[in-house]
Amino acid sequence: MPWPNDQTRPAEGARCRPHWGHIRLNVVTQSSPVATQIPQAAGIAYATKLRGEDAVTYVSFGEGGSSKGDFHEGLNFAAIHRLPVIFVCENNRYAISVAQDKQMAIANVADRAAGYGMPGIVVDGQDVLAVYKAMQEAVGRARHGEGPTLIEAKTYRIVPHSSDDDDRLYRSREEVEYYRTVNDPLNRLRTYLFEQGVADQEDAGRRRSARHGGGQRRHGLGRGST
Ligand SMILES: Cc1ncc(C[n+]2csc(CCOP(=O)(O)OP(=O)(O)O)c2C)c(N)n1
Ligand SMILES: [Mg+2]
Repeated sequence: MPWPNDQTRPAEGARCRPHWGHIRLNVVTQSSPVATQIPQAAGIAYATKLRGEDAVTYVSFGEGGSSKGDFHEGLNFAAIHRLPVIFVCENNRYAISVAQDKQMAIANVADRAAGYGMPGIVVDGQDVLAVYKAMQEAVGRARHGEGPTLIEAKTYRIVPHSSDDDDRLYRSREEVEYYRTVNDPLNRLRTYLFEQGVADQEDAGRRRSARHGGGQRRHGLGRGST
């Protein structure tokens, strides 16, 4: 289990890249079994509420994870106790090779929130500012004692799930290309900033060359197999 091995040294991705944690920043690493972080987050939020701390707990998971029992237990418990926790489902349309319509018979994971008694918000996960706004509202609800929120961010994974995954077997190249270019969140934000006059091509060029000349090591995007 990729858990920090002592009280002073955070894992910081040393064991399994996506499973990093940081003690000082209150980032608890997730475990490899899908969705187990959801009831753990509800438990953490319960602890902060009992201690009277001014804290909001954030947890994310995939749409595949939302079909597990852990999702039901975590959201049900959080709603009953009106816990300050935000559940973010990053719906990237696939659980490895399994498309959403083979995982559930509904269009939106957020529709399940009503069954627990909390708001369920669908947001365009490729729109950085829309996600920010949805999060800001959910944090406000949590801080005002109004309990948890389920946010479903509709997004996409532009690389295979892991180095073992041949994604050509279950999705078209056109679909991947669309999300890699036209509907990429960074491209969309860049276009928005240009349109609003907040940044211009010169700015963007300067930043790009600073980034490439900075000698920073780039990490691969693919995940390890879990
Ligand atoms: C309990 C459990 N079953 C199966 C796996 C293998 N596995 C790792 S990731 C994954 C798919 C998860 O899909 P989703 O929840 O949609 O998250 P995504 O990777 O798409 O963000 C599976 C089945 C696992 N890690 N844990
Ligand atoms: Mg998924």
